[in-house]
Amino acid sequence: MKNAEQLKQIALHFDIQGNILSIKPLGNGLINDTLLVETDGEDNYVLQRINNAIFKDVDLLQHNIDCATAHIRRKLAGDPDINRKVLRFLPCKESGKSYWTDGQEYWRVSVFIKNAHTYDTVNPEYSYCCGKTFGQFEAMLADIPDTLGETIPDFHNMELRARQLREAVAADKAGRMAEQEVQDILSDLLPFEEEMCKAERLYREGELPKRICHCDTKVNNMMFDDDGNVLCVIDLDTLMPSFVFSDFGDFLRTAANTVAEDDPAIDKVDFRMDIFEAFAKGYVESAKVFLTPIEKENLPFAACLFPYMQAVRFFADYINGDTYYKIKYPEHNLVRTRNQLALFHAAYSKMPAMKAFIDSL
Ligand code: GN1
Ligand code: MG
Repeated sequence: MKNAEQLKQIALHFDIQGNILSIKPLGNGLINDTLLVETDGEDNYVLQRINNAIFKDVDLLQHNIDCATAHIRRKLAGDPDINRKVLRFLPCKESGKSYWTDGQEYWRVSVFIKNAHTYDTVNPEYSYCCGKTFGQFEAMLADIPDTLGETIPDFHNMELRARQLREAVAADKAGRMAEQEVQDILSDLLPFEEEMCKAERLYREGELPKRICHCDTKVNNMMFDDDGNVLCVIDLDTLMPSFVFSDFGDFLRTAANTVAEDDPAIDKVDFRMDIFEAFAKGYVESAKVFLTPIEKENLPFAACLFPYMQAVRFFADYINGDTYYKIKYPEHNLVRTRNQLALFHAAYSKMPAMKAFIDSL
């Protein structure tokens, strides 16, 4: 990690107003490095190093973000609170682009949203608002005139994720396939693989569209004001064409879990139906303007798919020797895998109840 002076020099490539007082870590993302830049001026800023080992085409990534935020800004024109409802990135002083690079690292700066909070857990009331907001977010982007690309190609493609797991198992780079527990988890996952690859089949058959989705709708990627209203969706790196299952499923993966995604107490993992119902109600209310019957009827499938896909991704990373996700201790990815697998089973057992609820909307 860079020292304070180096970080300051990076921040100064952007048109920051006021003097920089401090730069300190912010949030708990698993991919990028995120810092808060405090100034003596009107605004504070968020400085981020974009992980370009994972996001290989930063220019495309920022193109997506620039187009999407500009489009949302046009839709919100006239709203006095617009700057708290859509992110604002500063142009680099030299290039005019919304990022700066020294050819090795990629950095960007956005204006820090004032008096806003993120949460790692939410109650049903907040979940309903989140559902409405993500539905509106997708609806706002439905008519974007620009072409957006996939910042990580096939990011939420379950067939690819399953293949990557098989490759990890075959290569056994970290020698972890000898662990009995690794074998047990693999036997638990494999029987569901075909069923979980349903979306890719529907897409090939022309039954399922791709739309511009957020693709990282973790509950802590929404900002709320002091009164609990959703202000703004953040963390737009994975904004790209995908199935609506991405945004629906990934929110519930984090919000409907009774514990955090890396809690080792897997006997405490459960899938909360009250959160599901509240979120689904809000989402369908605002997304009904574009949702097709196939998309709607498969929302319960999405709620199962995302814990499953995340289990596969954490597990493949563990087998590969922890090269993708930031970890805090050696077994971290294994603990995450167990947790997500338990969540998958809990959600799967509640599929009939979820289906009945969706039919009632
Ligand atoms: C990563 O950056 P962060 O922590 O919001 C990951 C998501 C996973 C999530 C699991 C680009 O998101 O897909 O669901 O971790 N992002 C990428 O916590 O892989
Ligand atoms: Mg995040």
